[in-house]
Amino acid sequence: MLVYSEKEIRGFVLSLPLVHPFRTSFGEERERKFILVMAKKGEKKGWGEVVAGEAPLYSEETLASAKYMLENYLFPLALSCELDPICFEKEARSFRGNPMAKAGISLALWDLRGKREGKPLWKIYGGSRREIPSGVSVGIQPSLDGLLGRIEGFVKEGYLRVKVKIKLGWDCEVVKKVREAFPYLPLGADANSAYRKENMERLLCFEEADLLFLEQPLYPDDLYYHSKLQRLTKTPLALDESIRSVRLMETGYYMGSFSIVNIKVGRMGGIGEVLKAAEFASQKGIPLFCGGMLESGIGRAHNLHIASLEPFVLPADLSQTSRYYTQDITRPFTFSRPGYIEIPEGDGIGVEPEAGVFEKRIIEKF
Ligand code: OSB
Ligand code: MG
Repeated sequence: MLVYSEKEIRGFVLSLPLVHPFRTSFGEERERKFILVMAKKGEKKGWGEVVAGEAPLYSEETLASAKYMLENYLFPLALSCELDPICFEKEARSFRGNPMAKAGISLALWDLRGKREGKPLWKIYGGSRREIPSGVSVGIQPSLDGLLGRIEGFVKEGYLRVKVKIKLGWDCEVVKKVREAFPYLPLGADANSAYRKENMERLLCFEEADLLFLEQPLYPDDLYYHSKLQRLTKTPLALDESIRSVRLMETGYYMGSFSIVNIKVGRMGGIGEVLKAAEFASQKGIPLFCGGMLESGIGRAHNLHIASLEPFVLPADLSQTSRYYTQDITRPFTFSRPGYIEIPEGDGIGVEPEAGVFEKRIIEKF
């Protein structure tokens, strides 16, 4: 007979093929490999997702570094905290960096808490929105016509905002053409740190496209040159990579480095840090949007609950499942009305991996 201990925590490495390759200034992804964390207490299971990629391109973290951190440091810590998310987040601060590995556990423990208390996470977080305005992030395409065609499809589906990935040579002209084809579309451009201080002037070309935002044009650890750029341009800057904590968000705010912040729980290291960031944004009137890392249904459900918080006023990088995966490991997310995704109503995140599909996608357990 198999005897389960009262509390347990496990990792699963999964692989899901993307519907469409996703190209950014740092590389291309065709399939997504990621870690799911499962935390169990009694009969209830909570799920979290670690968004680190295979290679250290978006940030330093990788699938392998995250797995190492989980097995050697963070799983034991979560167990010593009796799987309590507040205790875990506090104790995890004694380990430097590794925010995505930490966030994977934080998410699983918050979901577990919601399921044990019989409440959806958005209520526990104090969210104020029941459906989330949806945007779509469009990768660098082989041709301009291809890009325009894809955007047209997304606009017809009802997406409320489009963000195009840009890099040197796929920027001013491309954004200009997109704006000509879609004069009233709320439009953003995300450079994923493709530019350096020597090409700051070039970024002024986006002013005539009247962008909703230009995301993370400069270095991934920078606030100073972004503050110089924000003084130089009337295009609102949105920071992603640079904002790794509430403290850095405060610093960026006081330096004038951004107008908007893209919040990703993986980059911030967990829910506790996101709740504090939302609090600061509320106080200062900073508009936020919830970012994405091409998550599976588990990570996406978590993001929907996060985006319920009051300062998340801009459309999120949270698209319908069909835009990412043919068959996700949870039930698919679709618009409840054009441009909006409803937050799942069940306890915790309100979804779970569906046995058959989930098992098929597992490539490693630990
Ligand atoms: O910079 O926002 C980003 C995906 C992978 C890595 C970085 C980014 C992204 C996205 C995807 O833009 C947004 C989504 O999940 O829909
Ligand atoms: Mg980004």
